[in-house]
Amino acid sequence: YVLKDSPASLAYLSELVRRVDRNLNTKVLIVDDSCHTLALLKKRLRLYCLQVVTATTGEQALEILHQNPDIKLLIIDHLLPGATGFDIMMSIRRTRSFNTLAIIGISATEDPALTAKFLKSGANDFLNKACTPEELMLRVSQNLNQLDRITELTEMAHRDPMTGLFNRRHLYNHVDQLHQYQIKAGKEMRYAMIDIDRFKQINDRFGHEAGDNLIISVAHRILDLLPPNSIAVRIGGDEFCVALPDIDEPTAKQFLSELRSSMPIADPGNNQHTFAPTISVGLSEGTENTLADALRVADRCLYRAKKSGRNRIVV
Ligand code: GH3
Repeated sequence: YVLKDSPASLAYLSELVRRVDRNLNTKVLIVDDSCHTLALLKKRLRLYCLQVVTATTGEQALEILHQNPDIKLLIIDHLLPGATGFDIMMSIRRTRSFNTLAIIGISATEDPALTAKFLKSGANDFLNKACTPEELMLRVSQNLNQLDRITELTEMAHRDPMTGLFNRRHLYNHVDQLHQYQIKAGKEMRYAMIDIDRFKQINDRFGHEAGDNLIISVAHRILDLLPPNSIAVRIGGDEFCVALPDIDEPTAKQFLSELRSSMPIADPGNNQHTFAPTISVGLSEGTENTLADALRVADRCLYRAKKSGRNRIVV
């Protein structure tokens, strides 16, 4: 393929390199009480550079999955000592959805009812142990490719394409869960609502493209100064929200003051004058029971910041 040097062979080669690269970072767990099956499957999967972990019982598998949340593929026999493979799969699916873990059921038995039983218990796919090495690899790579596509699409669905920050969907799904966790654990969770002042005038004077560039620059400035573990979201238009878990009020204010005093100087190009935008910020208290309550408080503070003259932080 390499020697032919045709565009098709180069495309094939680059796809191969991409997959090897992906596989090098992909952990697979094989569960079977037969050491012979484990050794055979391990050898075949390692040929494709996958990282392989093995278990001989369902209970051991559950423990390994718990310790290794980055395992992407589980290959499991249904006949195991103790709990069956079906019970184990159902238990795993309570915490590991189809979005993060692919499961391939395996069996040496020729029972035609097995495939349906595996699929009903939470498997993505089923393989007979007598399958060829090629079929094994095709099933493994198809399941991993599908998982990669789900990850890509999930990432895209949670990002604002213009700034690269998270979007509202992420705020109301992921951050909402984090909020509930923080409050239950008695920890604080603050939110800063940030809005560029008189942004509409910037659009009107310098054009929409200059407005877009300013939104992007402000987003990058937020990312540059973002405290560890905090989450930056573009709510929409010129409005941003920063979730600040475990950040006390003085530290939150310090971050926001730095942000306010480091606003990017915007350059609309075409020899037009540069301009120095300002931002207004509202900060929640950190102890609100729900995300909706916290955002309402931060929004009210932002409203007061705007009403009292803009370019300020209100708590
Ligand atoms: P205030 O200080 O009171 O917030 O004034 P403002 O002009 O910023 O008022 P407002 O926040 O209501 O204006 C937001 C404007 O942002 C209105 C809308 O046309 C514009 N806008 C919304 N989304 C985008 C975008 O993606 N790009 C650009 N360039 N403009 C946008």
